[in-house]
Amino acid sequence: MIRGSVPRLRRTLVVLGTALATVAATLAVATTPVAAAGSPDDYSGSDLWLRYVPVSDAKLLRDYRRTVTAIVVENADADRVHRHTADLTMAPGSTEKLVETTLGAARDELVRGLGGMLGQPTPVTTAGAGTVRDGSVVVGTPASSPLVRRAVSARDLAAVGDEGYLVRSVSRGRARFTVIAGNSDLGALYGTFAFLRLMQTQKPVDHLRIADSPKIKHRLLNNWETERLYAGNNASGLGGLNGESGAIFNFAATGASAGRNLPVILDRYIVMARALASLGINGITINNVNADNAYLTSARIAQEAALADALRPYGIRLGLSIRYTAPTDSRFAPDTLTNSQLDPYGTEFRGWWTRRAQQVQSAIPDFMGFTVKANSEGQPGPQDFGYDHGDGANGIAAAVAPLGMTVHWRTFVYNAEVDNDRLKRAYLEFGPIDDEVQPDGTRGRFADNVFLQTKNGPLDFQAREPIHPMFGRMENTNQALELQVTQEYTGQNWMLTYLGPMYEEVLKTDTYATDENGKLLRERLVGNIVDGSAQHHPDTAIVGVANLGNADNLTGHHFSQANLFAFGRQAWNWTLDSTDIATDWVRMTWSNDRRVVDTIRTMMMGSWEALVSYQTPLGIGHQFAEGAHYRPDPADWAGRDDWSPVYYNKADSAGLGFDRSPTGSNLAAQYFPRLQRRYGDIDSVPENLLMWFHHVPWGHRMDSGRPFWDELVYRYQMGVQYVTWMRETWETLRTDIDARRFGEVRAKLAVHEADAPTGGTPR
Ligand code: GCW
Repeated sequence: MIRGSVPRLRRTLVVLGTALATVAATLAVATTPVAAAGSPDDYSGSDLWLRYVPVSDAKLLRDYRRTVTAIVVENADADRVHRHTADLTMAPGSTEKLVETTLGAARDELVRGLGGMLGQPTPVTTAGAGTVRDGSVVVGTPASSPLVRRAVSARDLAAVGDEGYLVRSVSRGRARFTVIAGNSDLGALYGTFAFLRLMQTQKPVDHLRIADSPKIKHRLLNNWETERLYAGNNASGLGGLNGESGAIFNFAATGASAGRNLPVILDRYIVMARALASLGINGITINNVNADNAYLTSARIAQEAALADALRPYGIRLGLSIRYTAPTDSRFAPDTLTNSQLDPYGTEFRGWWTRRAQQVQSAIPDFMGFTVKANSEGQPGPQDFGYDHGDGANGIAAAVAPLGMTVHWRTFVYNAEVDNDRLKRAYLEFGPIDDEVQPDGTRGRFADNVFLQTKNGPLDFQAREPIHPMFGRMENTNQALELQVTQEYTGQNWMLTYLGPMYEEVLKTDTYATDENGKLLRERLVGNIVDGSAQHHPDTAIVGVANLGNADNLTGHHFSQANLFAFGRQAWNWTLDSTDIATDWVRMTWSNDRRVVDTIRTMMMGSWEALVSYQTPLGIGHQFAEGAHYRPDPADWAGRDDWSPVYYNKADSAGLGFDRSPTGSNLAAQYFPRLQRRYGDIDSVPENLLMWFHHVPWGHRMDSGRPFWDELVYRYQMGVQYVTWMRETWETLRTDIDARRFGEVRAKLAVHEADAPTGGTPR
């Protein structure tokens, strides 16, 4: 590589002029002072988007108070969820409380939400002799509530399935009331949150006729914050306070927090549960995929059972990440295996996993199953013992299938022996197993209760990647899409980066998938593959690698809350528009004032593209200094090729970028023909993926007319200046936002601005 190119590249990050200042200036919004949005100045952000401040529009408040006067949840306490832990309790001094039924959670949320927004208590009433009082909000299922049964037809309700809901304004005689109905208690809870969201975002609620249901069945989080801890609550953002680790869940806190370990339930677990239910997220795998076997020990299982108990009324099930070789861990003695017994077809191996899963299930009856990172980044797997991923995944899957559990087997593997191009390796390993003809004549070896969990792109959660070539290519296997919510490569807890548009880009990318005769499928966007509509998969899943920690605002950066919100909304309905989602989030989190909403939404909507521009523009991947994944270091060789910026940028005297066209590694050939052609040709590849697929000559002419080098410089500068604009624009909101949150975001934006052009000091 030509050494001169990289310093030149790096210099552009810092020395460019101010030609775009005018853009920033024209985008800046004029200031007119308005009343603050209704939170006390020391508000920490701890309620996420469930803040329920008084409705600021006086007319709307009057309308709401007229339309909503009572809460009716018949038999709310009848259907108690399972509770394993006899003496489950909240920590002393808690403000949240434990609920025992899902309908109770719905009722309590209405009491809290309506009370807050209407500025007066809304009574919980019973329906006397089947009559409904004018202004009631009636919640339930046909089974729980005679009123619901009468108000909505069975046919209409059947159409929304197990977890969907109807929200309707109904007139009966002289009474007008609202019905929130589900086929299950959980559906009714989801409908309740949807109703509250309408009011939080100041929409009319007097003529409702809403039917909604999720497109994807398992809408999950993998909570990784047991490792990188961007949401940890201490000064440097890298850990906890008072003996906590910085993770959201306390299993082994020490010192002042020793009494706050599970089974004790903390407020933040309940806030999380309510917030996740408000989005329709229905499962969380609580530990990092670089898994610690401690989570399978009896002591931990008892703690996990308490957590599961607390979350259960909100429809959130627990899962665990496990290590393939857990059976050999002496912590499970005397029930341990030797390496030679780790045969995935053997009864010892399967028996061990069945026993362990049974133990978990006896404490957590609705336990989801296991997530496995195998033969990846030092995690052990079947290949260490002479078997492939299909053998390993199916071995554990067979062990847990009788218990109704699933295995999420991650496809994030990049064994260097498979191919010189890291990006080709996963499909080369998994594709043939999916294609394999089975003894019964069907194709695909992976068991029905295995999901292959695949990151959105073929590298590793970079700010922008093309879609993973496996989407649509694994016709015979259940596939789960894994998106990163925690901002490992997108600014961590320092940068304001709204990822809704990134998720939207991924989900709405056309795979151009074809059927076995080479005919284009009719529905073939990534979202169609994931929701099963493209290839008729009955079981479907989407997973967000989440960002929850013990920070007061739960995510470290106030704006990281938006990424969790967006992920959840898109997991429920991937066709949603990320701008609309941002609007909802701003209204629910900051203010309903039009100018505030427009200003913050505008900041958010450009923030991801700005990050891409100042960090990895035009499709260049992974230019980060080793380890931290925050600061760029394009000249670095990190000890192995596929962790190294130089391997990805291939900078030399001819140009920049990784040739993955037919003249290079030909990753392009792993895509369906239409994309293969598009990506394989430097003239048709989208410019935002240019260097992903091509070694681009320095003088290559771009669509803008600029030479490649100049375009690169332009993009870097655009990104950097956008951050300055965001910092300046936030200042215009000083009088609109409560002081603590305003100041915390302001401080983060100052760091963001300093770090965008240079990467700042290593963080
Ligand atoms: O991006 C990489 C991260 C690892 C992570 C890995 C994975 C949890 O740097 O921290 O491991 O991806 O997805 O397994």
